[in-house]
Amino acid sequence: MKKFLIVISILLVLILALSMAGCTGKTGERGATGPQGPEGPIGLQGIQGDQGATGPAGVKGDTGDQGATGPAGRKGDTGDQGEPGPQGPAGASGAKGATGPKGATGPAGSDAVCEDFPAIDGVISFDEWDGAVVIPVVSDMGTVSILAYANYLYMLFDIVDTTDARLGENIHGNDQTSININPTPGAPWGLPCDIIFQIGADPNAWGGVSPGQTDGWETDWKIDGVQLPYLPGNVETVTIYNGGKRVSEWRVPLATIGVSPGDSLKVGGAIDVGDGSSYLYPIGLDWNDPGTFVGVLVR
Ligand SMILES: [Ca+2]
Ligand SMILES: [Ca+2]
Repeated sequence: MKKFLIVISILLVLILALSMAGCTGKTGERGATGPQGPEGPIGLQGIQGDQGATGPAGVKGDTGDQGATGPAGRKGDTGDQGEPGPQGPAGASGAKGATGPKGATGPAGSDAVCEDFPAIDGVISFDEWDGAVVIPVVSDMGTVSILAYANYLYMLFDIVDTTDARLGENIHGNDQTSININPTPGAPWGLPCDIIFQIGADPNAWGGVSPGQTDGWETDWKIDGVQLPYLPGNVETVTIYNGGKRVSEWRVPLATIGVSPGDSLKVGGAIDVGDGSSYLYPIGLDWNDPGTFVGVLVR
């Protein structure tokens, strides 16, 4: 057996030797490159990436230019004529842009007291007697103008006269000037009247009693035929002689009558100038006939 194993071993050694001898043989040439393999399958699409973070805030833009200045405000309306008139409203503000300049203030409303009522100053001013009832005096001795309101009768005597009785310049008479308001129908001389008012340098012309003076004249103030002891404080008269004329302006209170706008007053009277005559108004006046008096509408 032992011999057998030795034989085998020798055989294996021989075989191994022979193998090794073969490896050391000449190297063969490299084979030709094989054909390209088939194309591989398409790869899967990648997953979409996350949205990027929000970027930083942009720089603030520049301030825009200022708007153009608005147009000027409308001029205020003219105030109404009043009693007295209110002041006109202020003009409206200009439209927005920058605020426009303020509109001009409207003209003030007229003052009815100053504009509508004559100034009792013995001077005939422009338009102050416009709208008056103008009554001629007989013999072309001038005119009497009358404006009647609920509280007062305004009168203008524009008379031909060069002598002032207050200064003793008359030869006759006392420059008496009168008005009779609302005579009694059918009564002798139309008496009593609602009001008789007269002025003159000498109160003996009506009985020697004067309830008071106005502008240097004595007065007669009769209400319903009775001469009152005191002249109303709101009677006004101013008389100026100038240029051959005697201009006398009066304001006669009507409180004792209680008239209203739309009423009519019947008026008439007489004037002397120092020549011994008495001149009536209106022309054709008959003291006994109220129909010959002038009707004056109360405003
Ligand atoms: Ca005047
Ligand atoms: Ca006179």
